[in-house]
Amino acid sequence: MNKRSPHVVLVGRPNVGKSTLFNRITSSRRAIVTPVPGTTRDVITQPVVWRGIGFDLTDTGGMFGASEDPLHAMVLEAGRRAMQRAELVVFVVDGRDGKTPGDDDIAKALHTFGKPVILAVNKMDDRRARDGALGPYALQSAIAACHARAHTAAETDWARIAALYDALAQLAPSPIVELNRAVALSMAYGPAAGLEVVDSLTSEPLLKSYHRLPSVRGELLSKLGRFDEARAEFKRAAGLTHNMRERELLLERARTVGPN
Ligand SMILES: Nc1nc2c(ncn2[C@@H]2O[C@H](COP(=O)(O)OP(=O)(O)OP(=O)(O)O)[C@@H](O)[C@H]2O)c(=O)[nH]1
Ligand SMILES: [Mg+2]
Repeated sequence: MNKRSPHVVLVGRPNVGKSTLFNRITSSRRAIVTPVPGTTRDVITQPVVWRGIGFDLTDTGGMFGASEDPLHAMVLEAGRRAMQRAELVVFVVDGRDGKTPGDDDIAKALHTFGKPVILAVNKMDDRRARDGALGPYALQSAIAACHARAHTAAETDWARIAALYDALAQLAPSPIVELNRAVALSMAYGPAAGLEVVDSLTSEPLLKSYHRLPSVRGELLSKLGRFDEARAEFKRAAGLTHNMRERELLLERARTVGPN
């Protein structure tokens, strides 16, 4: 049987380090790396085995950002074809710049392809990325690093995660960040601290049909011994989720909530 390898495509603004990453993952020097934005003008693909997993990796250039290159239309078309074949897209950004309008445009374009995306925040080794006031990307990657370092929830440095979410809530406030901050607060300082934040979100229109709000609220209420209210929240969450497995788990949680 001729099984096609999964296809992973690197995209991002010019000069963020896509070709460097391509060369690193493929252990090659096939992609040309220079400090000049717009270096890569073609689309190259190479089969690779990385940490025991085989896939085809594609480096793109010129798909995003202005170009005066006469071959631009061809590059664009090749990039688009690669995106259509992709099982996974790695969206590379420059951690020194923080989030730029160009990144926003790419994020919107990626949305239309509907492929799973991994955000890779590059150049974090650079002093400018580490020393500058942490931008939203740096904060998010610091949070992810805290989670990755810990093997279990108990080993996780929740106080640090809560502090990082505090900073993120200042810099890039959103109801989802608030909800995550509430979870981190409850893990670090107890359910009452988390519930205070969650309660302030219950009238938030953007979370009106988001099942995680009642499910988080249910967990916190349950930890505080407010079982009837917790049960109602788990049922509400079950009614909102579109994922059958999750619905079953939430209904199970509603059935079993109580002193144990
Ligand atoms: N400090 C630092 N520099 C990097 C890193 N990755 C790439 N660079 C530098 O960033 C510059 C651009 O790297 P490329 O890999 O050519 O970037 P690209 O995204 O392929 O650029 P285009 O092909 O122009 O779209 C080069 O000078 C690299 O040496 C990194 O992780 N850290
Ligand atoms: Mg390149």
